[in-house]
Amino acid sequence: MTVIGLGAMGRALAGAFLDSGHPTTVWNRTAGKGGELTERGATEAATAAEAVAASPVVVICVLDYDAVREVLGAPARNVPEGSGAPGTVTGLLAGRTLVNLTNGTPRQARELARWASEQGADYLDGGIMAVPPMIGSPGSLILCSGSPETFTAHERTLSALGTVSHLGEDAGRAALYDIALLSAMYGMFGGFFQAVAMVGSEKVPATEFTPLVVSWLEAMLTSLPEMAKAYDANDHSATASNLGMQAEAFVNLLDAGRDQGVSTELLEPMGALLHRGVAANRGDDDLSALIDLLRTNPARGANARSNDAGSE
Ligand code: FVH
Repeated sequence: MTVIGLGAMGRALAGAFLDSGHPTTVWNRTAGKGGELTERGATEAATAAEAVAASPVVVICVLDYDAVREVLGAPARNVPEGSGAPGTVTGLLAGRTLVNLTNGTPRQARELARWASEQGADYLDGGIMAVPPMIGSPGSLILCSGSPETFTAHERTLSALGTVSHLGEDAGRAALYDIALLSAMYGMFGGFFQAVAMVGSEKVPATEFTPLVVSWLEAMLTSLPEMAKAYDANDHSATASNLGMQAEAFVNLLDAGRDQGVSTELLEPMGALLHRGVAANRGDDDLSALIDLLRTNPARGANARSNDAGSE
């Protein structure tokens, strides 16, 4: 096993492979980050090429896709074929499996999968739904996509990192789920920050208030499956708290924020969306009707609606 990239995540990945007994070669752009891993038995390669040549499976986890392309010698997007930097690993990938666990977009994943295939490499893309200390535990979820045969061949090895889940042949699917889950997470964090800043404006300690936030959010989470059902069925009529009422009440969130000296920058987009919902005659619908308004290209995807034209 080779691990390229020894940031916080790459070190955790390499450590988990070592813990599972896999001989592991590591490489990082800036030398000096492999010390603890070599003490535990890893081999530190002098170059990326040496690291790739060392193993049939190469896991890469660096900052972003530009870094991935730089390390692998893959031309940057929109640069003509064959313009990879000299001295790169490009020619060495044939016959190996490249597992890219770097965060990126579905488009970036699909483009890199195409490039890897041109190099004669098998490719899996992955999204890590965990922070470094979780790696190696069952709570660490590794979403994978790409060839099912390639996944099956390496599933056991990859399970050293946590619970691995294959989402299908399309290399972009893992990134799509990863980005969607992170979007949900940041929405939740944003709400929490706003709540803590609000009570903090009257000196309520965050630690005192947070248990209430947690139980409130847990109660609200139970409504998500019903919202999902409404979205899939394109029927948002069942509602105890219609969108029009919520648009009215939401004004209070903004006014109270201003009164308390708390920025409303995180709330304003939701307020604007609620009012767009009312303007689109969705006031009697459930809040879940807002999901339709978020799609800027309604013709795209499995949930395209016949009545979308009116919602833009
Ligand atoms: N850490 C986390 O909580 C999250 C959890 C979910 C997944 N993300 C993604 O994992 C990727 C790596 O994240 P990281 O935590 O390891 O990030 P850093 O500690 O900042 O390390 C970055 C590594 O990337 C290397 N690097 C950056 N640019 C280049 C480049 N042009 N060429 C080669 N390597 C590059 C950097 O090398 P160096 O600066 O030490 O030389 C580090 O090894 C990331 O996609 C997260 O979104 C982590």
